[in-house]
Amino acid sequence: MTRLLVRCRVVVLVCCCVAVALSTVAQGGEYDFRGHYTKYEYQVLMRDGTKLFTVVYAPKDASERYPIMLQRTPYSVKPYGVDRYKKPAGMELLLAKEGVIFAYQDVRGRMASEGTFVHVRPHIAEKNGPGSIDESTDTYDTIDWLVKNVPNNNGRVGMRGISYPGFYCAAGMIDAHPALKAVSPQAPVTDWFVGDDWRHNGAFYLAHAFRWFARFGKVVDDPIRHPAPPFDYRTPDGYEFFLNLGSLENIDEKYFKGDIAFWKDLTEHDTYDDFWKERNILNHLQAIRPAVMTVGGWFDAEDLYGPLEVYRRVESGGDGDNILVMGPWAHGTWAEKVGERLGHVDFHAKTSEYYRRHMELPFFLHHLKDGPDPNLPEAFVFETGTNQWRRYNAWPPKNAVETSFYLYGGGKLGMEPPAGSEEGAFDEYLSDPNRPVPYIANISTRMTREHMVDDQRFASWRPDVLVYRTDDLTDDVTVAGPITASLYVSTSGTDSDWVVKLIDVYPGDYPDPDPNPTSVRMGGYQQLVRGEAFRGKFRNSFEKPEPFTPNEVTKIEYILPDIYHTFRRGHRIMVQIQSSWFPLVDRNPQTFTDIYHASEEDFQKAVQRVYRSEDAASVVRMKVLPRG
Ligand code: PG9
Repeated sequence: MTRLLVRCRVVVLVCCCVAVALSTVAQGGEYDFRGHYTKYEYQVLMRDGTKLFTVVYAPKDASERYPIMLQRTPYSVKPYGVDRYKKPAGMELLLAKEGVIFAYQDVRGRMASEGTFVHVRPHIAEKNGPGSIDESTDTYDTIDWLVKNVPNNNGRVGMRGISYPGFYCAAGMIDAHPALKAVSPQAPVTDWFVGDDWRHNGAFYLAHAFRWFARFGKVVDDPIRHPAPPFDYRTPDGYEFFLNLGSLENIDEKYFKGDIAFWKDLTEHDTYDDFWKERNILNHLQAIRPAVMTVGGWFDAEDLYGPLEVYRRVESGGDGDNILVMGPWAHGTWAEKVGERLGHVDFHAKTSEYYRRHMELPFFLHHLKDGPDPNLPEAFVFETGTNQWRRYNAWPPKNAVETSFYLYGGGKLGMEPPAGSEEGAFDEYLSDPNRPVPYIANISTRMTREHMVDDQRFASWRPDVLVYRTDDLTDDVTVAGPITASLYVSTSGTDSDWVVKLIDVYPGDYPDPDPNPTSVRMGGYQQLVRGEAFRGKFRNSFEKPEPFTPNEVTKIEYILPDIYHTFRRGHRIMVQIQSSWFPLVDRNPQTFTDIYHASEEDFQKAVQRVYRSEDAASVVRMKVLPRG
């Protein structure tokens, strides 16, 4: 009898385990989010009377109190309706399984929220009464309402968000509500004139801006149910599409017809004026109280400047808990992808999965649920080239040494000044705005993710691209930190762009991938490690552009965003210099003018020179880590 009873109990126990397993994992192995969470929809009242639409998913299990994970977004909190549930993936799935209360909010003026939307709403440092609102006050009021009204919360709030939602994280941590304990701005938007999204050093990132505003900026009757469709280019060829476009002013005339909000602001504020300065959230990141983990991707084409600068400003503006994570990622791919490769470059590690489980999840669990201290370092950074995570107590590493790589004749690059070079030595090319240098070898209308690591051989063969390379390296060279391009140049025009690309040249016998579905040839691959454009008229000031004096030797100096890359022994370090990068960047007419209203006649060929003599030594300076 006893044996029979025991067997029955075992059968019952097994059935219960199976039942629990099935309830946790719905059919198809998916997490049963709806089975574990209940959805609520609220209109949360702000201090000025505006109501912001906020969705809450709360765990059904009321046996413990949960922290609130808040995300504020202009991109919608779909699906709308209490009976329609989102499907958490990646990081959100990990958080869901741990048990948190999710809160998603349409920011002011977007989707189901009331009020007026303002792009990267300026922060108001001196508030004067309930009418003085910004994203910091909207976050404060939202958190205050959530902790007071959402059942079963533990009084602690975290924020996370990528890109535009990353901007709202950065804004929300200023004058933070006391319940806001941990914030992760990821690829946050910060400065739209110097380094994020639409402009880098004043140069206009055309393909990205056009595609994004053609959709986001379009006003539609029912954005919740019928969001604006993507723009129809009627061709896959972005180079052709944007070249045929001619002057940028044709965009509004031919396509946007004044319908795209902000496009006029974007193109008319073509210097670093108060319009951009007051939208630069970096200027307000002092005395940040919540713990901050800023996250970015070394190969993020959209917002790479933002995470590096948010980390630096929070660090210099206070002594709170502030750390940086940078991985070998394209925009946002750390949140849901595996992270093993980008384009043809293989990192041989599941970097995104590792980051989610060993960095972001323990960061939030520690601060919001008294989880174990993950002892995350000041900087947890992935070293490309050797493909390994490293921990530093400062970023850039304190022992990195600023090292100059000089341009020489014969397309050489070396670490000694060009002594004895002939007076006024230079290299030159003809820059023709009607035959601009492509930024990719393949066909696309968008700013591709992969261009950040693409093979640059297609460009190095062009007569309007200068190429300088070291000999085969006899030892690894590890660069950690920002790069400075300091060039002596001249142009026969009165304005021009300068694009510097830092490239890792693989040895000729570098193996092809196996399998090799794209038949890529990795021997001799010229991997882009960092590229950045600079609009020459801003060389002395982003506020006050100045023309070049034709054919006068002129110094330009600018920063390319940080890298953490090892050029392996047997590889070469290459620098390419060009004056167009199309249609990633709009064409510079090479005439000092208002480029957004340039006429076809303004677009002129120009003879570009880069000097490499003793008294005009063009150089690329990098922070090199000592060996050993
Ligand atoms: N980087 C994207 C973006 C942010 C803000 C404005 C326009 C684009 C994004 O992914 O949100």
